[in-house]
Amino acid sequence: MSDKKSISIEDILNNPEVQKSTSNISQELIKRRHFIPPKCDAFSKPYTELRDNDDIKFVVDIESANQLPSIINNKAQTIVGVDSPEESFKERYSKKRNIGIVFSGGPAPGGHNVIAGLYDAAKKANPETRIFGFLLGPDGIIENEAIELIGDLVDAYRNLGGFTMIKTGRAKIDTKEKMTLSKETCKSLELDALVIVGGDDSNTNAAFLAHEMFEDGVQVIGVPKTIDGDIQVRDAEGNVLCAMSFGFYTAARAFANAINNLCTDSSSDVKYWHICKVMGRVASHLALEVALQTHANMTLIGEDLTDYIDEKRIEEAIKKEGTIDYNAYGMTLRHLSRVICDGIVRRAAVGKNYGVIVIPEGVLEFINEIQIFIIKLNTIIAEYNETHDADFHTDFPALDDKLEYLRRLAKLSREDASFTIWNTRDDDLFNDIPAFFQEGLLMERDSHGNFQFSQVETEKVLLGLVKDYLDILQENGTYKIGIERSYYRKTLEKGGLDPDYFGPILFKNYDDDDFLLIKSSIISVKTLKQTLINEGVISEKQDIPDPVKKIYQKSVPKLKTQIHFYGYDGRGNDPTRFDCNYTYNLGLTVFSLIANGSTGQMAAIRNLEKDFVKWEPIGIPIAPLMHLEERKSKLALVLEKSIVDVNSVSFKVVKALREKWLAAEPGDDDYRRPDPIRFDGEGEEDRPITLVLNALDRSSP
Ligand code: FBP
Repeated sequence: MSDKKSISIEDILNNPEVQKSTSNISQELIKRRHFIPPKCDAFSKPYTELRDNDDIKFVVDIESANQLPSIINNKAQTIVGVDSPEESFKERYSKKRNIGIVFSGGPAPGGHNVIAGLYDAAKKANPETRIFGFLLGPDGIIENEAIELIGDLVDAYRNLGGFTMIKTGRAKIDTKEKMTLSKETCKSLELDALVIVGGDDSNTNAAFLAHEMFEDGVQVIGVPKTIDGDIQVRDAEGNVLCAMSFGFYTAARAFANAINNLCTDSSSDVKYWHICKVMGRVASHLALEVALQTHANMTLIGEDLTDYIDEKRIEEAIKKEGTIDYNAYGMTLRHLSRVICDGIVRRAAVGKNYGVIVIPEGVLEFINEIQIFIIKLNTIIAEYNETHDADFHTDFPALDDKLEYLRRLAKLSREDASFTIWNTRDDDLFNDIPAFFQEGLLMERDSHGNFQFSQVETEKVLLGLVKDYLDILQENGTYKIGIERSYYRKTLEKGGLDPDYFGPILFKNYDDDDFLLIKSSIISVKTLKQTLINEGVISEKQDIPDPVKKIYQKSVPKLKTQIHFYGYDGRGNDPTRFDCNYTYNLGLTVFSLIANGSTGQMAAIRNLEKDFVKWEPIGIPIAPLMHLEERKSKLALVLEKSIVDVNSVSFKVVKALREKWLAAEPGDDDYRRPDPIRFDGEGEEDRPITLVLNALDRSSP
């Protein structure tokens, strides 16, 4: 035994080297906390004022005018810097205020900088102004749970991801009671203004709160947040006022980085297909950006599927029965799985039994047959809750209970013709789908009545269908791994066989291609032997020559997959420089809107696709952006979500390069390596590719 005295754990923990290595303060963290983003030109002056922009017009929904009369006539406002305004202006601008801020919905990188920008601007205007952060989302407003945001706290979170400082939640202030409680909170904190940082539903909430508290003089300002990138605002003439919500770019880059690593891995050990679902509740903006960032082999874009027409099916129906087959309109899950299979089979034919597929989380929304189920089930659940004043999911906790309830509805439809929401056909079709998918479709809706796509294992459903169809293709001899000609020759020659003798017997394209495909009739060792016997190469009693058997075995595809979900990870990433700068300036914009008396406006920055010097802070009126949509089976006034425009330049580019990125030909893949998110260094000023491409449309003569 050694007589060396062992060091106590206390001594180890007190060792400076151990303390340094286990500290949670990294160099990047220090840099992030100290970085103050640049300010848009308008904020370089001591004061800012707002100019109503009458050139920016909106098509107003009559219902919005009816429900939000106090803010419906708001104009878009441009923010300009002012050096020395009149004393009365200075007084108003710099008065002591109490401002509340809340995060609402899913986290998005950059949220802390909205607070930092607001805090810096407000304290600069008047150091006595107090900023309160509501805890855990809108519930914090309803229940008056808030903390005062002081300098040290704000500094600790500058340029950092997440909403950790005050957390977030998905509650909605959607009842009279909650509205009254929220008003009481604002009153008790003597708030001059309330800032709601959220997505489409939260900005909808902001508009209603602005209207409700108009008379009380509490201003309400919204901030466009969501990694989904689906808050995009244009005026009536199509001019872009807000090109994208904050957080989108960071999440897309984080996803792209991880997916690119999979591209590198899969093209190295060449045995896996990686199926990557990426977040984005409905719209496929994130998937589109990821496609451009990574050039993954296949990227599905939900919006691209809606207008799909199966021409072959239509032709066949006309030929056979002289009728139109309406089922040929719109993409089905089965057809989509076949599109994926086609890519897999074509890559396999050139020896690439691997690849990366990107599936947007919300793809089901664009698949007609599934969308119908989602709408019907939304209605059934909402009606049950309303009629019984109960919760469907509490009353029917298990899948079997829910299915039993649906069965009862189907029975009801047979007895009462006026009951059409769930009929026997719906019930039969629904019972045909796997239990985990049924469970997903029946799952609890969120507080806004939205279907929670992130909880459904869409990729598993598609993969199941893909595997089934590939089995069929394998059995009919269509799905094979192409064998490189030089490898084939070497293998046979090494075994003392003549490749040119066996070539035409084994392959269907021996005379033409670099990658050789075993004939479709050879689908097993048995059929291989039979072919060799038929061709007189061997007798019944002889074995297949080893090199030939080896080549055959190499041609048999085995689909090995790895499933990934990219969502929460990217949502929690520290923001890119772009998002740091964007959100800090959104915070400054918020204060400018408050200091100039606005309410019912959303803070935004124009020209995000251009260099920073061209960024223009503005206020966009929320009420004119709202329209009626079905929510919880009722029509509700909401802010419109923006989905991928299939006529946009970015989508057209992705469509045009699809074949190149599939790379179903000999040679290298076309993968692109996006930079990892670094806080500084070259490239860190980059902006989303979709943003830059889409702006080309507007800048072309
Ligand atoms: P927001 O619209 O609130 O920003 O949330 C976006 C999102 O991240 C979606 O991409 C995703 O579908 C959803 O939130 C997940 O919700 P949850 O956080 O409740 O699981």
